[in-house]
Formats: sequence, structure tokens, C-alpha cells
Amino acid sequence: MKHVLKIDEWFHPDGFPISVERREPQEHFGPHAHEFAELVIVTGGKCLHVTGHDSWELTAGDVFVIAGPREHEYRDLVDLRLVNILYQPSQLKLGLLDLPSVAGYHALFTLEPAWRNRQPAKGRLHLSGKEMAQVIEWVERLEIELKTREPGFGFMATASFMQIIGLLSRCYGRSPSPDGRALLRIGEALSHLERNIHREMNLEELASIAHMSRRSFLRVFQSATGTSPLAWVIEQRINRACGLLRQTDRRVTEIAFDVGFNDSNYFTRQFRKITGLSPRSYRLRQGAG
Ligand code: RM4
Ligand code: NI
Repeated sequence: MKHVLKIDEWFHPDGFPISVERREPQEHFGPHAHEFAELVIVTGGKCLHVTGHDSWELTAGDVFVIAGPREHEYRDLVDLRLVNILYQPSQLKLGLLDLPSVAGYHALFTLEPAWRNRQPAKGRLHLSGKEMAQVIEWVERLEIELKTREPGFGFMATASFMQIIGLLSRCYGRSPSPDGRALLRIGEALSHLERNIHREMNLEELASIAHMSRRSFLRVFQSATGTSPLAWVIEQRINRACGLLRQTDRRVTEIAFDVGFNDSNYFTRQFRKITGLSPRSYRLRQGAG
């Protein structure tokens, strides 16, 4: 049976959705998946990182994200040291404010975890010594807040976590690895899409932002996100609509236009396809819950 690490066992009983587990060194730990996401920062040693789909060598400086259901394991450990930052993505708004305008954010937190499910590849983000020192400084602040749990720790810990996410997203942009560059170019296109989610966009525009031909853009986008650019845009718009349905009392038709649809019947159909509910019953349920 698949070994799945549980939220109850790895997070504080107060339910705070971030937790840090240092492994100095990492002991042998068999194949497992998690009910949460895991941001791994390798600080020393090396090993073979094996996932259900591929394996690659890890060395100090490597950073990657293992999304929940994916299995992984460390083999051939040679004094491997790492920091695991465990987090529950659904409880944290990772893409706050203008973070989604950083291409590396998409590359590391949305594309990479999904991409590796489909295609064998190596880790792509590799920190320099200086970058590592900066990131570790914030990890230490995060650990202090999580340890003392003084009033306000949740805010402070989240702020440190966000600082780490932001730093890593920016570092990704300096990544020299060719696979990393390809993801980053798709990340650029995603950033552009997010900033312009309300308006129509054509494939040429996106492909040119990613510096790719139409054909290769479509191919790389599909393998990185598992979906087409159009389906991705619709999903983003529906996500936004969900937020507006929950948080405002604007009419469904107005919300449809707000998020970039120009036909509210089409909006309702897409909404139902993705959430399984009509916008109205979605709002009612959320209100009741
Ligand atoms: C293990 C290993 C796993 C991680 C758990 C929390 O020692 O690092 O990958 O999921 O800790
Ligand atoms: Ni793990």
C-alpha cells in the first residue's frame, strides 16, 4: 500500500499550515507521498532522488517542490542534508499580489511539480552560495516563529514563508539549466496571461512572449501544465469567479463579464464543467457553509 504522510502527523495540533523539518542528515526514508506539499532545499551532501516517474542526482543548492500525491524517495545517501518546508497550499494564498508576475514563481510552484509528473527531467533550480545563505536566513526566522508560537506567530511565520517563496521565485529566473529556461519561458507566458486574464489573447502573442513558435509553444505548454492555453485561461477565470461569488454580492452576469467572459451562458456552462455546480448554487453552498 502507498505510504502517505498525513497532515495530522506532521503539522502542529493548532492546525497552522506550515511546518519545517530539517534533516541533518537525511536518514533512509522509503517511498512515500504526502497529504501536503513539500518544498525541499538541499543544503549539503548528495543522493539519488527517485520519484515514481524519474530519478536524478541531488546536490547542495538544489531546490524543488514535491506536490502532494506524488511519490518520492531518497537513495544512495551520502551525508545528504536538507530542509523540508511542509505546507498546505489550499490554506495559503501563495500567488499573492504581484507574485504571479514573476515567471519563476509559475516555473517552481505550478509548472515544475506538474511537469515532472509527465516528463523525466532533473531538478532545475540551483541556488548559489549567496542565494542559499539568504534563503536559510529566512528559514531560521520561520523556525523561530514556529517554535515560540507567540501571539502573531501565524502572521510572522507566513510572512517569512512568503519571503522564501519570493526569493526562490526570483532565483529561478537566473537559472541557467536548459530545461529550467524552457519552463521559465512558459512561466513568462503564464505571468502575461494572469496580468491580462480579462482580455482576449491569441496564440501568436503568447508564443512570442515565450520566444517559441506556435507549434512548440503549444507542445511545451501542454506538457508543462497538462492542459491547453485556452483551458488554462478558462480555469483561471472560473477560479476568480468563485472568489467573487463568495466574497461579493455582484450578480452572476456581472461577474461573468468581470472575469473576462462576454457571454454569461457560456460562462455558466464552463463554470459547471469545472466545479460541477451552477454559479448560483455554488454561491448558495458557500454562503451556507
Ligand atoms: C522525511 C523525508 C521526507 C519528508 C518527511 C517529512 O525524513 O525528508 O521526504 O516528506 O521527512
Ligand atoms: Ni517527502
